[in-house]
Amino acid sequence: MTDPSAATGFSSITDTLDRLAIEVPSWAYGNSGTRFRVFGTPGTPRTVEEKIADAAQVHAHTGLAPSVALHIPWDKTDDYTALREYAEGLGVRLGTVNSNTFQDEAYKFGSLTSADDAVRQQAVDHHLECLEIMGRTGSRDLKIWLADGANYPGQNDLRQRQDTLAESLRTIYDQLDDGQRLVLEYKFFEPAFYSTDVPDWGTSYAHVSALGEKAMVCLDTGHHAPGTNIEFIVAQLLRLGKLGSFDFNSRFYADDDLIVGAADPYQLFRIVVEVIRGGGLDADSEVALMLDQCHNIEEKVPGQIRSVLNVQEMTAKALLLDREALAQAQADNDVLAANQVFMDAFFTDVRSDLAAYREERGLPGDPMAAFRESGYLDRIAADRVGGTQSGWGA
Ligand code: PSV
Ligand code: MN
Ligand code: MN
Repeated sequence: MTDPSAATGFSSITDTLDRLAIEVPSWAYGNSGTRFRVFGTPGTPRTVEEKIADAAQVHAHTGLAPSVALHIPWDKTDDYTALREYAEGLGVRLGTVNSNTFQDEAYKFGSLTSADDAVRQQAVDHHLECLEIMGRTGSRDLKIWLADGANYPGQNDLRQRQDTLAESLRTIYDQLDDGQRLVLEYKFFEPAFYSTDVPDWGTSYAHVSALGEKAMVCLDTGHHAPGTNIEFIVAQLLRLGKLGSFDFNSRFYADDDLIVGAADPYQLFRIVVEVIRGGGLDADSEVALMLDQCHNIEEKVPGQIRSVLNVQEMTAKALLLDREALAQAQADNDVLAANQVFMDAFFTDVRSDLAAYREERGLPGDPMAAFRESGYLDRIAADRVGGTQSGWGA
């Protein structure tokens, strides 16, 4: 019998697919919502351990999500060594530590950019605490996203705040251990509506470049103005050696944090094409792929499973791109041929190849169905009474 995957060349991409690892965020499993309402879900985790248990389900069904990102203080615990062992016992690792300087009263007018020395010190100290936690959890990355900014022109000295931010980041950066990294995430608006202190990749790049080798940019796919060519930013940051990590999600309007690839699968494909082109999936790549999601109305564990599967599917398509034919068409300035090669890869149906690929690795061919049939959701609904909101719903 002929190998059906030979038609698409699927067998040539499995080594790279085997390397695909997508970190899931602890906060995706709590109840979150909009400013209108937070809808509860039966079985919502009550503790960080229960969030990790949910995350472990994503990995068990897909083989794609070997680590879980923490958010401090949402995931604070007395014993991080025990938490690490607990996670490892469930087959996952503790990953990126996300700081949080956007929920305390003190940060109303800024945190690392605050003009108030005491407030700024409080924000710096919080990051130093995160570094300490990272030492115990074995985490490599400290991810910083700041809500700092202004609602009205004239409210802040924009320029001064960049200097203050540079100083604060330097203090934190100087405390990184060998092997640890600082990743600085940008976002063009919200909660500040006029000006955000790290609004774009250029600002993040300026800061991390000044800091040094251990500082990188974090690109959240939902943090750009509509119409932004995100794959161009990916290409540029990889070219500059400064793309540290991704926060994947999808959006229709603002920072919607929807399931990855739901709003625009073709955009996800184009992004992954540039990740591969820039070496982001090479064996020695240090680009971290992460989800940053809120599941407001759908079940959370299968929501995460759907997201990592969507990344896997677009990665398979992108790996099947005939780069030689593309390069030839580009060299010939054959616009239509180049576009056709590109679209052929996007339209390749890899779903049955991926199902077979999973089964060969002892995973369910259809992880969504397998999870549904596992009865996990019913079990946690019965066991966990009084689940908490994610930090976002708090
Ligand atoms: C806020 O926009 C945000 O969604 C950022 O993307 C962070 O990565 C995330 O919260 C968690 O702090
Ligand atoms: Mn993010
Ligand atoms: Mn966001």
